[in-house]
Amino acid sequence: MLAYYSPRHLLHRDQSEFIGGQLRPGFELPVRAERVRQAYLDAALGNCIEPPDQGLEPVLAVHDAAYVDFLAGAWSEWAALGHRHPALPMIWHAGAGLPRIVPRHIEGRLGFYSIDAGCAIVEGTWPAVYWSAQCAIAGADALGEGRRSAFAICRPPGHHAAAALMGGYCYLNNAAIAAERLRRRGFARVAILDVDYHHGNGTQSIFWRRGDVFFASLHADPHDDYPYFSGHADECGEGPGLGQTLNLPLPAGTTGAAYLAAFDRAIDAIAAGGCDALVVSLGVDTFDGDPISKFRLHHADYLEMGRRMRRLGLPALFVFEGGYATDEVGDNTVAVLVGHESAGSEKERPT
Ligand code: OKP
Ligand code: ZN
Repeated sequence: MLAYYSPRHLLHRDQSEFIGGQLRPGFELPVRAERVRQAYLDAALGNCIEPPDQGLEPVLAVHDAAYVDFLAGAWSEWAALGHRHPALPMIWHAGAGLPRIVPRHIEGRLGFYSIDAGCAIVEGTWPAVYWSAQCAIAGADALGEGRRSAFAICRPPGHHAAAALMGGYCYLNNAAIAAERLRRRGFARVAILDVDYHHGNGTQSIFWRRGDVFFASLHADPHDDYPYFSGHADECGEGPGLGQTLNLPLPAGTTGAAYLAAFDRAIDAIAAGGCDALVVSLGVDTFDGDPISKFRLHHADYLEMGRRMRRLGLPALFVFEGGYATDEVGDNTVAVLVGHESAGSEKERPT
């Protein structure tokens, strides 16, 4: 397999976030992607290279152009006010029925384009975000060129970002950009399997009305955990997308065995769906030792997840998402890849 990584992610650093009402150093640290890259190299799964620059076109196939402009220019507008600390929104467009008029002031646009205060913007945020998306695009292109699997070491993550909203450490939706890229490169039906602990609300919203992208997600029950307002089992998509969204919320304390039972339901649904490519939103914040999450998975469970994914026999792009236990994030993430690469699918096995 081939992995894509850009050192530009290191420019996105020193972000603060509100945790229990207190402004604290964020959990989404640069060391996360460094550990993942190192674990990938240690596992000798293949080469790790920097992605080529495919520009904004594949990003704009998913995201609103004015939102992308906002992201690209937010730091300089913020700094022009004299600020040197990270930009954070503090007012949101949450009012039902209010017209959506884009404010001129950067403070207004920070709130207009976000769901929470989880997305601090620092000087290097935009280049990091841009190259994170380029990693996902390159991974999709690798499948388009006939590779069986690829790994996009994306940082910042993406699955909470909607077409014109940032949130939960996510600015551009790397997995959605990759899925759309695959569609435009000729894959007729793409499945996105989101195994991050948190519901992929952004990805769900992007494909909510689409019949050509199946979205399945296992995550913490939104009654009890972030992002709180989506991810319930009865959210199934609408219009042409009806039945193309599958949410499997799970309770706090979920262990590997219970998780893998639900995981099989997602795999079965994807297998039944006639998809020809798989994008995995690969977050490992389901880990027992994760500092912000409440599932109890262990290293062996990640290996098993990868093995079961391989049964689909689909070209697979793995897109790194969450995982905040910095000492284990690399090994757990790469365990999914190792499980996938070591197993043979039934379809691929000679009969
Ligand atoms: C990102 B990913 C709001 C922040 C609350 C956000 C968790 C984001 C997880 N101030 N916590 O899905 O791993
Ligand atoms: Zn997460």
